[in-house]
Amino acid sequence: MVRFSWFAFFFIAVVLETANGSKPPNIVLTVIDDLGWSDVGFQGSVIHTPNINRLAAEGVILDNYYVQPMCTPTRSTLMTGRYPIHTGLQHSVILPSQPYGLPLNFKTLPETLQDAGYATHMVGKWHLGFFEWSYTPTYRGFESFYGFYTDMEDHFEHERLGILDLRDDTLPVRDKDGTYSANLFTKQAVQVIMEHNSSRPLFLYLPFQNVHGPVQAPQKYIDKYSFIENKTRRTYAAMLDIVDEAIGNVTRSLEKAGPVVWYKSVLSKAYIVGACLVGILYFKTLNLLNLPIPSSAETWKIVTKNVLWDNTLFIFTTDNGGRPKSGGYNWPLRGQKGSLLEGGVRGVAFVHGPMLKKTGVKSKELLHSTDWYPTLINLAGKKEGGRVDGFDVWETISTGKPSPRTEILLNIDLAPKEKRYRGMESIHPYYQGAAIRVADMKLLVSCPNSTWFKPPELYNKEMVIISFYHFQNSQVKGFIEVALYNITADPTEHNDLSQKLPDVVQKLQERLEFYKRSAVTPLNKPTDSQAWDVARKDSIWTPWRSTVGEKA
Ligand SMILES: [Ca+2]
Repeated sequence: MVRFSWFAFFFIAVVLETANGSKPPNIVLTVIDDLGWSDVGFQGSVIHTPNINRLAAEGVILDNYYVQPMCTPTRSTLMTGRYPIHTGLQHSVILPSQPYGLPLNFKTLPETLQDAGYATHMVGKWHLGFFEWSYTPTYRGFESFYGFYTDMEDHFEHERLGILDLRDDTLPVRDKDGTYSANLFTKQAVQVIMEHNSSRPLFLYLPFQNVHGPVQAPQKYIDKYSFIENKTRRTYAAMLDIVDEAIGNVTRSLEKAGPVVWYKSVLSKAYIVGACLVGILYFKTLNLLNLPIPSSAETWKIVTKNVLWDNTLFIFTTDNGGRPKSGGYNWPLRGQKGSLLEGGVRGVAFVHGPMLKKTGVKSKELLHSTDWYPTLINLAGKKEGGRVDGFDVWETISTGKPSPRTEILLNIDLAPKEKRYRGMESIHPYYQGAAIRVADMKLLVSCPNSTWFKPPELYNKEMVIISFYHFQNSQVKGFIEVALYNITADPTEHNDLSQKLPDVVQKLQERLEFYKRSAVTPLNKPTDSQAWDVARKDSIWTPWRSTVGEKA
């Protein structure tokens, strides 16, 4: 009887999981903050990223994929599928005491996925505003949130400008001083996965704090990179090494979680008795008909085939290019974080999952971070989500069909005349200028100039001076009034074609003008001293203009 009951449990789990075979995929959207183009192993880096490399090799690497050049704008594209010129987040990032955020009239990705029946969880960095509770993750479609609202906080102390910023849902977390954020967030992500009831598809948004500055990592990881002389680069390498380990742990938990966990979660419910009876009947019938009864090992094999991972779409993306001053490099691309040159906006990304029909390939098709929103909600079975700028690119990613995109607006962030650009690193916030990619061609207008930054470990001793020169050169000199590049032929933006091809310049300028007409005024607001008053009083960054009250 015990044996039959045991089989019965698994039988029901298998039947339910098989019935769910066509259900929407679980989605894990992983964002690595400020990850440079050339820093992961599959791009040739010396930094050890075996888990990332393996997943990328088994999936589809997105080689012509673009993001925004800074944190807040890219995160807004993930949540809404809209270009930042349409949400008002096109200029710079939200500072902790600035009273604005992702406007409430946009239905977010998790809100739409919730409508499609998903369990929605977020672990990590928000950076889309928190001045009122209604702007925070648990009010924007996430059933649970563990992470921080601002940016740039200390990885060990979880403080931004000396004030704590770490929450479990809406509640302050005050006992994690000394625990490195990547370890903290991985533990939380694994817990979300293992406790997930797989009767619903899972959406896990996992924007890590790594590899954003401050450049910090536990010493034992730094020691692995003793062959890198440059201390900042050495520590950055350790930060990425930890993220790779984190991704290994997260994917391994997805390989374990699923029906068995789900099964445990329903143990207390009355229908387990019915499940036992049906299972016993099934095995009795097999017995009566002299059919072979599966062994416990075979049954286990069937059950474990239906783990979460077997129906999970895993997405890996950076939110902007690397920042050499913080150890991240985009070599051989030109430019850095904050720049509309390729180093700022060409994003490292790949997707992995059994639903991909053509894997082990590099997609050269044009893609943008706004595309995730329509792509994912369509995969979830929802055909509506409001007006978006992104495209459903599922066929492009999964089968290699040509992208429905012919162009990408990279941004329009033009300085008012009185605030003419003076240097990318010398003033904050600076203006990015404007840029657009149409097919092979890219136009840049009124952009701060930038150069090519080679990772320090690629220099030999004599070239350290040149490296230093390049570092100094990040105090960018000059200004790009107009430049035109053929990115397909010249991805490193060496040959400005604007003089040779004035007709193309004009055509792309017309496209920029087209987008300018629909741009909304940037939402940026002056800092508010009340934010500091509330943060100091509560000893944590807290919504300070609360209108809806704290969620219970
Ligand atoms: Ca970033």
